[in-house]
Amino acid sequence: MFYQVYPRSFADSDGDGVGDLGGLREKLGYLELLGIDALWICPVMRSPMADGGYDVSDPRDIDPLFGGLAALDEVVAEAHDRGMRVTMDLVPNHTSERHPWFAAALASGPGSAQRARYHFRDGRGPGGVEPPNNWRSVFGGPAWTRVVEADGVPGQWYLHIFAPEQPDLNWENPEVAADFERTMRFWLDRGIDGFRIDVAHGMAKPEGLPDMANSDTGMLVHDDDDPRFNNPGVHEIHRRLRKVMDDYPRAVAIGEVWVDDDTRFGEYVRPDELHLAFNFRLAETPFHPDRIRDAVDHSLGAVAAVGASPTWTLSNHDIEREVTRYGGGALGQARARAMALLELALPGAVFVYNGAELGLPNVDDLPENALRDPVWERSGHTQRGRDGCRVPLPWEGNRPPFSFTAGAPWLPMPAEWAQLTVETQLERLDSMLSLYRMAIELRSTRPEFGGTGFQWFGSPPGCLAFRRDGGLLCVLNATDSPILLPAGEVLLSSVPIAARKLPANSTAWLV
Ligand code: TEU
Repeated sequence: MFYQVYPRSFADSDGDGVGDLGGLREKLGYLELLGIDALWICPVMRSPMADGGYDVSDPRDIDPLFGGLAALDEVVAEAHDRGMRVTMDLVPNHTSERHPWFAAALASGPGSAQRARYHFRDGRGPGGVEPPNNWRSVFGGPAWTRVVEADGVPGQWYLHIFAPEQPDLNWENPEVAADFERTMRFWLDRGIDGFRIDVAHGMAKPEGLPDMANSDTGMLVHDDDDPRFNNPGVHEIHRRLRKVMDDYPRAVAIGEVWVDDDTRFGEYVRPDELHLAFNFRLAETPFHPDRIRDAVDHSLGAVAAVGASPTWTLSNHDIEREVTRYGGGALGQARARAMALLELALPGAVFVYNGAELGLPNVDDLPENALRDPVWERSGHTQRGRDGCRVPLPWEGNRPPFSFTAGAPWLPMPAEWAQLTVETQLERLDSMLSLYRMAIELRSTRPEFGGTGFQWFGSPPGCLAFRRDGGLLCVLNATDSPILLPAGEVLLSSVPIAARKLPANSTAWLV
């Protein structure tokens, strides 16, 4: 089980209001108590933070905001002492505009070797005033920005599928791949146990950068016909990166792959490519039995054909929190508890996003002047973006910032979260945190979770039941009324069970 840390929002050790690696180190005891196997730490490399660290200006250093290299070394050493592995985010698709390569590209002019590390093109139309193609940025607006050349006049355009501060690298340039390999080895040699590869379906671009058919595609939305992503050349890149990983047999690479088609998704986890890839189907599925079943079937089917392990996640730092997605309030909490047990019963790797174990809801009423996601500005203030799922974690006490920081948190924290602090939830057996702790412990110790096999089991309409090879039976009730459980001992349930009745919006594990 992996635990995703969004470091800006996890714990702050120096009072500047932004979480850091010192804060993470102080909380490793908490993560050990939770029972996690491995950490995924979102980007902590040097960055001007135009996109929360996904705009990297030096991929082989840790930003001082997070405590520098020494702080990472301490996290890795202490996590290892506690039996946890540490994976970190790497961003191969783009750099920051402040990366020395991009500065050199701007200074060197059209046709230079420095520009060939990125995608610079002349504009279309008279005077080159139109972008080279009609691609949109995932964060809104055009995917091209025009630069001012050394002589002070408008010149070429560069491609940025995300923010203008994130110029796309040209992976056809051997220097780009070589530098990324150097980055991987730098961290692996330092003791890092692997990587989450950002936009792992990006990198390769289609020949000639043709126009998109559907250029009014929504922000933060992907579909499989999108020429900006999932081009066949990407697999050659993954094969190359896998060769580096294979020099470090302990290490794992997990790709962020927003690809729907099962066959094309599975291609990313062939034996000589990524070890694992995020399948987002469960995170995109409403609390509806047929849709959940479909998401599970597709997630299992996509990897079965290539012999890889499935992955499961209900949320991450880009996705609205599950409590809110499932309806918010008590209903959202109940359903999130039910889905946590469903997820933790499935075979494969589970990724829990920090705060999910506390049942944090999305914060949808952040004041506009607090919003930091580039989507807010890029959409002309029509889309608030992803800050609502990135609000700092409440640790203890009765008032914001709940010991997250000694200063002012980088995003305001709701006063109602007094009920959701780690301190409060550790004391209550019926809390979301206690449920996660119990579930994770059972999952990692009980033989009933053994084997990779999985079968659906007969269940009443509106319900789901499946059996693992080891004998675990997981039953989810998505109807409005209680159902009778099949025979067996109840190992754990998302709500108390009386008279063998499983209440609405809940899940039980039976053995
Ligand atoms: O996300 C990649 C990506 O495509 C997202 O924009 C995704 O489509 C969207 O958020 C889904 O709701 C990764 C990171 O996870 C994200 O935080 C970064 O902003 C992005 O890459 C750029 O590096």
